Amino acid sequence: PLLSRLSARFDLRPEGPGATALRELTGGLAALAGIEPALTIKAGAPAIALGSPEAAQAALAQMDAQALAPEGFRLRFGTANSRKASPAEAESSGGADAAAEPYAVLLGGSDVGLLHAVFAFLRLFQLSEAGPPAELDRTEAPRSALRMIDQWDNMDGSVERGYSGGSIFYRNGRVLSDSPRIADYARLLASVGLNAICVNNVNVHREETKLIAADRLPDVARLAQIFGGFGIRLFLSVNYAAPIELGGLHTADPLDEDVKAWWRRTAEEIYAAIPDFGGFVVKADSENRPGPFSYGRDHADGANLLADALAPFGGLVLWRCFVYDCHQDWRDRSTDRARAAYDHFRPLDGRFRANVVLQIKNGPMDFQTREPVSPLFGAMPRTNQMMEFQIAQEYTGQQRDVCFLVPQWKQALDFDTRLAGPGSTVSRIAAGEVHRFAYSGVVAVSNIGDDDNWTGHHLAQANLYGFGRLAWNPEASAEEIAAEWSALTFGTGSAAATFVRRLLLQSWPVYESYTAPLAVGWMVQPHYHYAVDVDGYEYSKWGTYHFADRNGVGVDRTLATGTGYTGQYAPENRDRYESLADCPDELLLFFHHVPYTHRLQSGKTVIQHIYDSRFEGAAAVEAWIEEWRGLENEVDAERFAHISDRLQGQAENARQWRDVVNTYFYRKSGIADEQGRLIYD
Ligand code: GCW
Repeated sequence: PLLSRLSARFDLRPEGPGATALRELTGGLAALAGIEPALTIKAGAPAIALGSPEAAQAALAQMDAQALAPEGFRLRFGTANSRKASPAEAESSGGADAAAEPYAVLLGGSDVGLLHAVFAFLRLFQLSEAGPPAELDRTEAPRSALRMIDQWDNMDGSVERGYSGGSIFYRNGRVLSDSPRIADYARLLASVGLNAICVNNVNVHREETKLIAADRLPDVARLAQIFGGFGIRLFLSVNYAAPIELGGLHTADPLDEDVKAWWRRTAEEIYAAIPDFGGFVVKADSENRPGPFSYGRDHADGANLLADALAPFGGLVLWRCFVYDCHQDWRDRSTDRARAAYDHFRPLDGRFRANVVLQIKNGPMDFQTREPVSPLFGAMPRTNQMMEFQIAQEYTGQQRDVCFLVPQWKQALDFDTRLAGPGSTVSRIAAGEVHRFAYSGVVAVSNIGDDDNWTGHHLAQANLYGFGRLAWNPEASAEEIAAEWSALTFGTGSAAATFVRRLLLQSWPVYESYTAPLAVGWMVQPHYHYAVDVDGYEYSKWGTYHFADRNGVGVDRTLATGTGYTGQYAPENRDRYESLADCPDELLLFFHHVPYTHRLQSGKTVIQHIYDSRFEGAAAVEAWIEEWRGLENEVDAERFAHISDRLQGQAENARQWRDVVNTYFYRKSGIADEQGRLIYD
């Protein structure tokens, strides 16, 4: 009875998020329960009521929509006596009122909030075998204002660091704006609470530079409309040299009047075509991309130029801080890439416009398997900041190996920077709760492509799902998110869900244990970043070294004897990382160069840890394969075979890593494995 009647109120625009909310709910009920409720629809403040209209009305009357955050919602399920019992009913029930009737009310802080309420409702429905609970009163609001996805898609149809096929957005220089895949993607993102997307690669090449040109804007506007219907704002990455490449000017100097006028005009054109356009993402003076440095200007000058052009329309500039010397000489021991973002940006605090947000990678290097949190995050109290994660597994198995990254992100979000006293966690900074940021949040590089299953590895979907859930609520645990995704994907209570949940939670530590040890990073094949190549980056220009020699390994980033990087943290963290005794084992080689015989807090020597964990990591993958084999009859044949296949590939990769890393360190150190296992010499 609950699901047989549905009345909805929202802003009735057919492409608006209210209409989407209703479509999602009716579609979801049809798919999950085979029910088509009788509908009543009218214009009004966003709410949906299921079940007895009178009972729902009574419940709604007690709920305060004003108290909700715009993207937030309240769900209330219960039962109510909606009318007096008829004499016959009263007789049969011994004089009581009519039987209580069930209702479910979904109230949104806006139409977008209503859409999130619908997804939350459907999730509850799908997660419980017995249907949604009879009684519930839950209010939710997203923690951070910006919850964003960056596509690294190019218009030729390729995806930089894409491991799931080609782009769903572009092919052969065209925007695929009618592709149903794009609308499906908007659904996926909205269903986990995301609200912004940048649809082209931060490396903006020739064709993509033209996305802001008048003749391309209708295509972009169509994309913005699709995403807007799901409460998601659209951004574009722009080329800092666009005034030259597109505008025919001789300079892109941020202080030049013609350059300013060009960006102002461009912003006007964009907003004429796309009134709710989000703004620009900018990679400038980074990995050979143009930027303000060419004109002797700094990043505040650079970002403010664009910010001023966008400000009249409420647009934002998301300015990336991935700025470092990518032409370093490995012989030069004084330059430390890890220091770069902080050294460049920290002195500029207070100089950025109110609509600039600095986009900072979670670690100071580059999405390695393990890194400390970037010391820049939280270190600029007067500058909006957002944290950038990478869902695409560039350095963490490329969606061939399983590596569930939610625990890694969670650890970063929980990190206490101490920058404004204890409790200055990354998640609170990202939420604008530590410094009074006008705009802040989290963003991640997407991992999807046009593969049938979206993410190459089926299990890599858990990372996209998990990022959205964590962006919405950073208090959620990795365990909850893994359990939720596994249940939604393989069926609540199924043996496959139970196993997949465990596998996901083990996968990051396992990946770490067969690849580069103790946070030293970068032992990957240059450029490709998947397979092992211990010295691949050792004599390169990229600032990515491990300094292994016959005595020891690791990068000395201490103040006492190293690059001084530890000094970029607040005193408590600085001291912990600086001290060889206190530095957490898992970050040891990031901060210290130590002899192979150095004893970790775990009690093992560094060399023995390297051997043990390489063997354990490779063995863990073999064990997963065994367990997965046992689930053959529990999972559909296609997914069973796909996952078996990927796990086999992972086992092979892990064996190669294990043997290469072990042999490398055995040859360097000459120290034998205490357990006498097979190490090739
Ligand atoms: O991780 C590195 C990647 C580049 C990428 C760059 C960045 C988009 O190897 O492919 O370029 O980071 O984040 O800008």
